[in-house]
Amino acid sequence: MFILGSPEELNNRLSMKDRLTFGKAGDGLVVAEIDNPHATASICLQGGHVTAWQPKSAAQPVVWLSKLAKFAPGKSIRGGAPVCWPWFGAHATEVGFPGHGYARTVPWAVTQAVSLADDATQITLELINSDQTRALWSHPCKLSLEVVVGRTLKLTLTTGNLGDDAFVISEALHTYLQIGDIAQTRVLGLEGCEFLDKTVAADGVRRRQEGPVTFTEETDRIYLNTTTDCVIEDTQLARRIRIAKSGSRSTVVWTPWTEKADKMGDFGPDGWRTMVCVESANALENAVTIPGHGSHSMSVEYSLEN
Ligand code: TA6
Repeated sequence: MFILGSPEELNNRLSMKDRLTFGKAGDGLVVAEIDNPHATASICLQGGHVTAWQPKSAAQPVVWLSKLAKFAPGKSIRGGAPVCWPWFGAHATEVGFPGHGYARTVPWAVTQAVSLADDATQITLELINSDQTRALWSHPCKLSLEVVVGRTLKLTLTTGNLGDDAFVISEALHTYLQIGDIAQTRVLGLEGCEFLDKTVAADGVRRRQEGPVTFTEETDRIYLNTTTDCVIEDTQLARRIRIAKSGSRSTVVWTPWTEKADKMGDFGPDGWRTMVCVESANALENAVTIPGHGSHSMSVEYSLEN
């Protein structure tokens, strides 16, 4: 059941003292602001898009958001945890279809919001299907995102197949993590994994990861058949961000580096130096077949380690 309305109406209907309040951002997008004893977080209803998470114990945000991020109807937001669904990357056959699917740029609604016994905040959002979405994806389906904001941030993306026929999705929680300096950052956990290199120069070559992932140039890799945790080791901020996932067999690691970031135009001055994407996904041969009347969930939990 969608809980719809203006921010004022949502505040009245979902009043959770001052732990969850709704307001507007940018060109009128509705944003949920969470402030509980463990952390603060922000979620834009469009796209079911977590745009901020910072534990109260942390000096810096954990989720990165561009200083030039646009909050505009139908536009993707640079940063946060974009929901890439029901396909990852370019559509397999339709060049005019949006990259990374449509979920991140269409309206979603709140279906539940509660305070948990441990003082974490749990809010569930659901994509609002429409003629616009059905024109891109005609399968009867339901997409929901459960967000738990506490000492950790846990996201669970669930696809429900409401029809009789199976369908195949690829997906990602395309999360931008805040770091001190990409050049002083390593990603552990992918050692020995096969990856497809998506940079233009690599022309889709597949290689195997040797040692931790380090960064000296644009890096855009889909690691396949991996279910392990990743750890972002941030020397400058003297912290580690653990990314623990389930229901995901691919991990995407991306930094645009300077030239691509400049071309994209919404990273802000040198913004690319302070972010890295480590995306929990199911892509390429890890795409997921969901049987008729079946469902599939992909979960990821982010936590800080000093
Ligand atoms: O996940 C990495 C990637 O596929 C890159 O190739 C780059 O396109 C990035 O996603 C951002 O895509 P976006 O559509 O959000 O600008």
